Parts: sequence; structure tokens; C-alpha cells
Amino acid sequence: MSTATGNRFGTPFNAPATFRPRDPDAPAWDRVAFEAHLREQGRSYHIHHPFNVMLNTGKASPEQIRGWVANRFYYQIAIPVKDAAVLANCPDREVRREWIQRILDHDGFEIGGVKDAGGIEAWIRLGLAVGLTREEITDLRHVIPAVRFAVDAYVNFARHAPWQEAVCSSLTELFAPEIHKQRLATWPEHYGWIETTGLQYFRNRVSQARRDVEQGLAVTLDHFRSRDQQERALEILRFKLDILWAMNDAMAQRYGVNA
Ligand code: AHQ
Repeated sequence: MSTATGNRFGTPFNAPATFRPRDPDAPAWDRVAFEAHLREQGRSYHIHHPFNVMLNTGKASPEQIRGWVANRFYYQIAIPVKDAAVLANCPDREVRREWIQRILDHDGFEIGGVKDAGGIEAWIRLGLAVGLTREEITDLRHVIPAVRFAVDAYVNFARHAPWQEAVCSSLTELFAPEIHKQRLATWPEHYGWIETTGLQYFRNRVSQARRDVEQGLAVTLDHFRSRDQQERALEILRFKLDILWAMNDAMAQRYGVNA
């Protein structure tokens, strides 16, 4: 959140959040240090946004929860489109063989008699559990313009950036298992009115996010080798953190934040 002297990255207001002076002679970080710098960005993850803190500390009203689920649905349906953009730009069959699992995770599949309704369907079930109708979730009537813009910025980045940069942008999931586990630990206690079967999406994502990150981190650590490239990777991760943060800003403005 904004502070008197700057934004949540601690940079002065007169510098864009992602601006960092580059020392052209700075040595590259080794893999351990580079990963540590990526993980350090977690301090700006949306788990710390006041709207999310409200959700996970039991202070959200049913209307705020319904608004969050309905708006996040637009993000969820964008993920497989984003991942298809990565596949379309990626010439590496080994990478595609793994990456395609993300689309199956969200869209679901029926292969060789094995059926999985997928994460988007699970998110709709979350919506039903919090009192939304399938129609009002899927027709996107509740999606706030700024949420739409933030999500569209993510998809368009993945369409136009080098595929390795799009992979890097997915690394906000380094921090996702914690937020999913936090919901699973707190929502049943605080929101007894939500049928716990509706939380299945979060249960699925804890392991899926961990698997996603294994591949995303390996591609990122392998591709961004020079210090300048590594600083670019941090900028990309901050761009994606901004997307998640901006979505929460929009929902906070639309639905309010109960202290
Ligand atoms: O449900 C989420 C999801 O499927 C993904 C895919 C991944 C990506 O490719 O950017 N990021 C992501 C995220 C999901 N859920 C968010 C949440 O707070 O529930 C977290 C988000 C992320 O950390 O990027």
C-alpha cells in the first residue's frame, strides 16, 4: 500500500513502481541469489492487500465475497487463454508438453475415459456456494472495468512478450500456495454459511501451483542469465504483482474494505 514517501515497493512516487536504475557492469546473480530475489518480491503479493486481508480474517460481508468471486472469475477464465498464448509462442516441445497441463487444469478434460470438470467449473461451484447464480457468474455482469483491464493486460502481455517472459510472469504463483492454504484455514471458520465443497478450487490449486512453479522457475532461472536480464525478470514479476494488486484495488473501491 502507498506510504508517505512512495509506493509499496518503497520507490519514490516520482519513479514508476518498476523503475530500477541498472548498473551495466553489475555481475549476474547465481541461481540461488536470483531465486532469492524473485522470492523477495513476495512482500508485494496480494495476500497483503487490505481487501484480501479483510477476506481472510473473516471481516468480509457476503456481498464483498460474492463480488470477489464474480470478479476473480474473469481472471480464472483468462488463465487458459494466457497459457495458450505461451504455447503458441513457444517452439520448445518439451516445455509445451508440460505447459499444456495448465490448460487442462482450468478447462477440464475427458481423455481416455478420464474426466475432470476443471478449475473454471470449480470456480463456478465456489460462486454457487457463496450465493451467486451460474448465469451471473458466466455473463460477467459483475466484472469491474479496472479488473477487466488488469486481466486483459496480463493476457496481452503473454500474447506479445517472448514466451520466456510470459512464463516468468506466472511466478506470482511462488506465493500462491500460501494464499490458498490461508483461505482453506480461515473461510470455514469465518464463513460457516459457505458450503465447504465450494472451496475445492483452493484445495486443487495448492498442489497445482507448486507443480506450475517448478516448471516456471526452471525456465526463468535458465533463461534470464545476465544481470540485466535478471533485473528484467524482476520487472516482469512486479508487473504481474501490480496486476493482482490492481484487481484488489478495484474491488476495494467497488465493494469497500471493512476494517
Ligand atoms: O487460481 C490461480 C491460478 O490458476 C493461477 C495461474 C497462475 C498464472 O499463470 O499466472 N497464477 C494464478 C493465480 C491463481 N489464484 C490467485 C489467487 O489469489 O487465488 C493467485 C494467482 C497468482 O498467484 O498468480
